[in-house]
Amino acid sequence: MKSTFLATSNIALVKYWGKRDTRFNLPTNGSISATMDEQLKTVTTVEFSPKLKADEATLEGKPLQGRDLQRISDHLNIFRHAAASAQKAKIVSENSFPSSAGFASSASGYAALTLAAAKAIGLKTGMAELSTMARRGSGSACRSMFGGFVEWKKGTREEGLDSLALQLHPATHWKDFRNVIATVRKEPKKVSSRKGMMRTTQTSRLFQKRLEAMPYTLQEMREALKEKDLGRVLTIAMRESNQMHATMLDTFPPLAYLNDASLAVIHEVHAFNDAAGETLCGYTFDAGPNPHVLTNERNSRAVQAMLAQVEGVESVRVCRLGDGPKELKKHLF
Ligand code: 2P0
Repeated sequence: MKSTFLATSNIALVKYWGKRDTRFNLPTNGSISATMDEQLKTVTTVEFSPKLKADEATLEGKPLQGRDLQRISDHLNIFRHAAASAQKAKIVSENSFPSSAGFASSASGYAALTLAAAKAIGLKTGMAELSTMARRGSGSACRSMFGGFVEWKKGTREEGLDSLALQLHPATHWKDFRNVIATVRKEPKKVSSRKGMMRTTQTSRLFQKRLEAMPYTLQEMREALKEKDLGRVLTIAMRESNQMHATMLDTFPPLAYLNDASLAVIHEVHAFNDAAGETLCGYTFDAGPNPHVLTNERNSRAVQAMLAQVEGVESVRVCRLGDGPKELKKHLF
């Protein structure tokens, strides 16, 4: 049976950076994110068949090979194991955004693949458990299994069954929440998140301090989101992003994911808030230079205009919160 799912990307407000176990992809700390709307989506169709001799995967019209294909096959093994099946699968996947970041780092990619694979092989697994399966493909993918605001619980069990995602609030909780995303000039590929976070956990002393404070950061963010306290959410998110990037610089050899355009945006955001006399927008950065500037609907145009004039910014888009993954009737093959 063919199954097709759409899933969307998410932006972490409290970041995942560090693994305590690489086999099951278990994090050193919990994280909280906002799921984005369908401007940032992946659609994936999966079909298992006794006729196939090997897994076949096509991303953006290009057949995957070697390590890229192996990572998809490894992920499908989780579902084959759960369903006691040896059938190989055909996978076709399309992104609405440039896939130069690769399937490997795509939260929406592994969320859509997990849902389509589970349905195609006939598993009747609940969403919480499915999020543990998505996590094994890519950590941040477990948070894309739900819409709105989502928490990925770190969990304490060795095999990670309690390291799962749960929805804190649906998208309807905060309808005028916005993420203004700027794309900055591309640069040579940096160290992957996977390699970078291992290096941080092994070498950064600041990282240990970050982990000690993390339970308080998570609790503050939960409270601020519940109260829809924009200024507080933005302040925690900016400080949290800065702290993660500080531990990256404290890594040895250091990891520097921000560039001149990113630093200019940080400066402009603080100038914008200083001029307003309150915190109306706030930046957050992943393992790359593109700024995500969080704000509300009322201020999104001004934020968009502010970002568009920063040197090095190539395009700007305004995203809303997304409702989470959905099943599609139209298959990609
Ligand atoms: C996050 N990032 O919380 C953080 C912030 C990047 C910086 O999750 O190794 O692709 O597949 O579990 O999920 C990027 O890492 O890493 C990420 P893997 P992933 O969104």
